[in-house]
Amino acid sequence: MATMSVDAVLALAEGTLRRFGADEANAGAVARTIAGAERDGSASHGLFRLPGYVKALRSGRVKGDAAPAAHALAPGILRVDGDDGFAPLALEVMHDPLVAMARKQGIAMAGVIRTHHFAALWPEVERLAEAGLVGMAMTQAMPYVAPAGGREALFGTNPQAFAWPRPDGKPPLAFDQAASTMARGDVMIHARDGEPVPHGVGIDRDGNDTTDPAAILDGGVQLAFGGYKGSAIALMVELMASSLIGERFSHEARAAHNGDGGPPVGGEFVLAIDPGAASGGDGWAAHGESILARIEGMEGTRLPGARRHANRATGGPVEVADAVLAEIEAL
Ligand code: NDP
Ligand code: PYC
Repeated sequence: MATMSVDAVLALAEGTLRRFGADEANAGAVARTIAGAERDGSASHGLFRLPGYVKALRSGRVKGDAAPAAHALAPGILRVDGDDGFAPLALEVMHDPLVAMARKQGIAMAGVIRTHHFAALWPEVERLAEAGLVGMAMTQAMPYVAPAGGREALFGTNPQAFAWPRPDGKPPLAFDQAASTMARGDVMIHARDGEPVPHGVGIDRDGNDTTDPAAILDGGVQLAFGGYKGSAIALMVELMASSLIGERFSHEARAAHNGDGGPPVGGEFVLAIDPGAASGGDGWAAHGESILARIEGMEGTRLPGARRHANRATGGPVEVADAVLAEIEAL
């Protein structure tokens, strides 16, 4: 492992993307997402993803000078057209108009379309909670996961993220999880490092349970968390982040992909709710704190997202795998 400051991660990501043709706005937004992931200890969506972003620029599939734009489709429905760029800039462009809409209407949703997504989802919901709103987001990916009982990949790893604002300067409750037992990125990291994955992560090309990540990646499929329950969540993410907002399913994203190793085309569904408007008062915050405090006070438990926030509080430096830096250097 190499030790790097968060600023050095940011500079490496931004400089690399600029060298491969991304403009300042796009390179900056992707680099901030990557540096935030490394800072918080989300290694599968930090510098590990930089080569994929570069490959998509190099093949010309994703625009490095995309200019995302937001407009209202209805009083509580925002559309963000990502202009065929990477998702992070489109999500930054989404933030202010979505917050304004949710404050005015009490609730608002955004459909972010024509973007290429390779990131964690907690940044966008956490930003909403920092603005005092309850946030929720989901996106599709590529077909990696079989519907419950099946052996054919149809669903993406389809993450869902949620955030809840907290009073007294506390960081929001913000968590983010794939619909698969393990995120694709983590299966890839296990394969790279020659480590087995737990049972239940995936099956091999013959449909046998396996702990070999390479067998899952090479013709096998991943499984949803919690059997048919996670499978139903993965299905709903397909519908909400694709049909509902006018974008592609994971299997349609694969059909549109040139195999360059970069992020798939797709959309993101984002919901923002004003808790004061929804609860009809301001008691929601103290009431919410009462259940969070019970979890925090219980032996053996922690709040989801607490590991990330504890990592963030250290201010770095962060540890980055030598293999990741070697791949970036080789570009
Ligand atoms: P994890 O299983 O690592 O974690 C899921 C959530 O559970 C996190 O919020 C985590 O908090 C929390 N958590 C973990 N352990 C505990 C515990 N013991 N008690 C309480 N909470 C806990 O995430 P995944 O592997 O499922 O996903 C990783 C990332 O991959 C996500 O950020 C996701 O957005 C991203 N992803 C992106 C995709 C895309 O298409 N763009 C597709 C699939 C995944 P904490 O972080 O604090 O540990
Ligand atoms: O880790 O499952 C994953 C993933 C898919 C797309 C981006 N990350």
